[in-house]
Amino acid sequence: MDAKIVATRPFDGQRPGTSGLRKKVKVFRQPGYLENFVQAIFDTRADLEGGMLVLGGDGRYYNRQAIQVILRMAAANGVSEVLVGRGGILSTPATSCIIRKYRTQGGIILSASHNPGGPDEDFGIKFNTPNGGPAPETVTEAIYARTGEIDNYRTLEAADLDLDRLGEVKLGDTRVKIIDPVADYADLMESLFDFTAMRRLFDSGAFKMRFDAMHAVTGPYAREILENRIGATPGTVMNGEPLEDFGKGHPDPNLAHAKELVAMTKGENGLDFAAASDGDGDRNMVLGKDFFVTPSDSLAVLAANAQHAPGYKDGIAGIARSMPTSQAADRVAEALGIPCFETPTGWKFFGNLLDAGRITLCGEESFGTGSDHVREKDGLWAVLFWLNLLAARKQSVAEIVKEHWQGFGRNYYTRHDYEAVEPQAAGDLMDHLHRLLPDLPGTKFGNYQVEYADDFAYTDPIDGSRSEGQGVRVGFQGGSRIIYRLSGTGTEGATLRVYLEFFEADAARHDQETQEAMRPLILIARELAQIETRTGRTEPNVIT
Ligand code: VG1
Ligand code: CO
Repeated sequence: MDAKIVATRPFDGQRPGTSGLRKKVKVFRQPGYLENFVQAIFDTRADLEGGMLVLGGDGRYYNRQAIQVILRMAAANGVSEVLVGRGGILSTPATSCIIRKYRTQGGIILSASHNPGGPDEDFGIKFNTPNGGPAPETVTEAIYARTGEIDNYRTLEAADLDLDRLGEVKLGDTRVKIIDPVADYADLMESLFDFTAMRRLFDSGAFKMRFDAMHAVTGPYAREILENRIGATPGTVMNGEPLEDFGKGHPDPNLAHAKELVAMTKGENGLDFAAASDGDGDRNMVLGKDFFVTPSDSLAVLAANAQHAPGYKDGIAGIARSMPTSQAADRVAEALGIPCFETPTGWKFFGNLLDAGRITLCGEESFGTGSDHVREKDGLWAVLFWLNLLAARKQSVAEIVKEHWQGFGRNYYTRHDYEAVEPQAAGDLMDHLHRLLPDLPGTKFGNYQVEYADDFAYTDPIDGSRSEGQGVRVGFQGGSRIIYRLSGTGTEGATLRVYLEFFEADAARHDQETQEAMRPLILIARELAQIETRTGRTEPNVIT
């Protein structure tokens, strides 16, 4: 088996976004495209030579081919051992768990998360550092810089390996171990949560639950944990077979894309608990009977109830939330007397705080919740945390959340996305907002008076690194906010995200329909940014 050096050329725009490099499969299939990015990882991460690497993906189209390419390149670049999930499967949180448990020099995850999969859809690749978390900006920038100067990559002449058989094989001098993708992760979950109490919930026979894996990566994980280890009725996990095109679905657990599941929670015979996860298993949606828990509320409720789960029985050190996430968690932190950090969008910004022990829980409005057990957001973890809570408090999802609102007030929350907007128009809209910012404070829009308006910037409290241009924030008196950001994960045109938050302390007003309660703020947001005139859109195409 000979190592060979293949001449290549740089490709434009291999800059990783919010969560790695995401492009159409067709882009990734250009000769040398994937190879360039992978070689740039090896060139900038010197300790991978002679070190260990974890490798897997969400099972989408092109996952298996990409794994073979990366394995040959890892061998040619002198990696001593690669741990690969059987069938090429590893969820994002499981990868994080395995990197940490076996102290590897990092991991490569192949996923475009919640974006659709298939020959005409999306693919993605991200590098995680030895702490198990997404590469911070310094690392992704170094990788990106390298992709711009690269002129060759290293690979081996070797046949494809069998990814479906557990065990160890040699590829050149490299040991390739095909590992069970689920076991280590399931053990970790069992160490954090009270599986016995959850089993009792299911044994009672009265508790009805479904977990929708959306034909993405979490199927095998959810079956092992919920059905095999906890004892939920077989069939609790639906759409549990990972498929290359996710069954032509959109593996994004939200009210728009998990309609079938949402419908199952409605009415007399509705499920007591329903949950879903995304393509790579790091997102979660939590539903009760006739009840949707916003991800922002979920973070706040879990923080306020953490002591019910064995893994957090001694309390939590602090909380962090991404800037657009509602301020519900801030109120909990205040009540607990612990710090609450506001970070830019993207899980990589939680890494230093978690590593330093400053926070235990963190979350994003985009259906991401997690803790210091790994360094990624973790869909099934959040679902198990909720199950633990239901078992411990012996109340319904709605009862728990409504009680929470009574104690802390309700942060009504919604996100309006305008997808595939013409990039120039989206950029101009943001420029327009930036120009408005200095004059906004003090301005009144109906009952809403602007308290502050800025372009969010963040200085990491641990390493002092600075991130600017992280979204426009308009804060109103009384705690309401409007936030505007352009997505960093889309692959078609630009996506404008408008995040809206409205605080209501009065418990008598906690039962309003969200879009209705937020209507005045929604209209202010549209007018301020001139969304219709600048994008031609009268309504968002996704509301979550
Ligand atoms: C989106 C979300 C962000 C999340 C990111 C990755 O990014 O808003 O909160 O961290 O996706 O999630 P953006 O830049 O499109 O708004 V995942 O599940 O793709 O790893
Ligand atoms: Co994801």
